[in-house]
Amino acid sequence: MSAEGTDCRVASLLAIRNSIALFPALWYNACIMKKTILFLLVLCLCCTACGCGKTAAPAPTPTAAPAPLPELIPTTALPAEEHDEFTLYRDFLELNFVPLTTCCGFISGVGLADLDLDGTAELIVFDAGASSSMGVQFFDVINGEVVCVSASRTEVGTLFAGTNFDKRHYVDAVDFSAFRLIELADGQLFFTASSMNGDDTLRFSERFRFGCREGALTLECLCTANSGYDPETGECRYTVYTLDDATLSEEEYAGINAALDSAADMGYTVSGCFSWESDSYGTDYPGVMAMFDAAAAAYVPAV
Ligand SMILES: [Ca+2]
Repeated sequence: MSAEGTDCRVASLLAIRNSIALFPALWYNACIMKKTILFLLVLCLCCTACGCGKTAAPAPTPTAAPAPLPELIPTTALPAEEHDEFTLYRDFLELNFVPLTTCCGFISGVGLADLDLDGTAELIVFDAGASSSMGVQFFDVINGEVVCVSASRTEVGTLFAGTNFDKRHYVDAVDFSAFRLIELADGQLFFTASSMNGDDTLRFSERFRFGCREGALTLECLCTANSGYDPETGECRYTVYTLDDATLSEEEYAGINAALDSAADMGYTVSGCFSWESDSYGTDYPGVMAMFDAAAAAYVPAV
């Protein structure tokens, strides 16, 4: 055998020996790889279960800027939740619409005003009217219930009055301008009402001051004038001036009216509607409720 052949055999033997020597390491590496692959498979399954494998949402495509929201119309009306009495009054109108309408002839107007300035609005209901003006019914919340405290229509008082009902005093008026918030020179601030009605033989006018007693609206008569007329000629036959049961002179009557008329008018407008002011209003159930809702939406506290 040549030296070259001997070298070749030696190299082959060395290669086989080295391979045998490396076999445990290769086997060990194969085991590690096998465990790694198994670990990666388990990890993939976990990620899939957790949703980690979701495809990422595509980035939003830029679009044109959204249209601006319509500008809110500012309102001075307070949120409804600050006027629990509105809910009570609305429920009252819903529940008693038929008997109240029957007693009133029909309901021609609905308003809300805090006439005694105690922080709670009163419900004002105008009836069908007669002669030259309409009768006014006043409702207040007493011990959580809506109660009639004054009514031009006796039937309304009979049905809905509580112990605070005043049969002697009631208001007849043409519209909500009959109610004025005034301040006297001495600082007294209160609502007044100018009441009037009549026909071609009799006319009366009365001035009221609203107040509060035991949490209920009160009407205090300040002066009254009753006149009789000749229906043929229209001539005034007599006029009687009174304050409750007492007779006033014409001068006394004029003085009371002058004091009221010269007081500072605070310019407050009572929130209310009449059936003829809008097609949405009316004397039927939807129309009356629409008037109430409009009055409530426009309500502004007097003080
Ligand atoms: Ca009040």
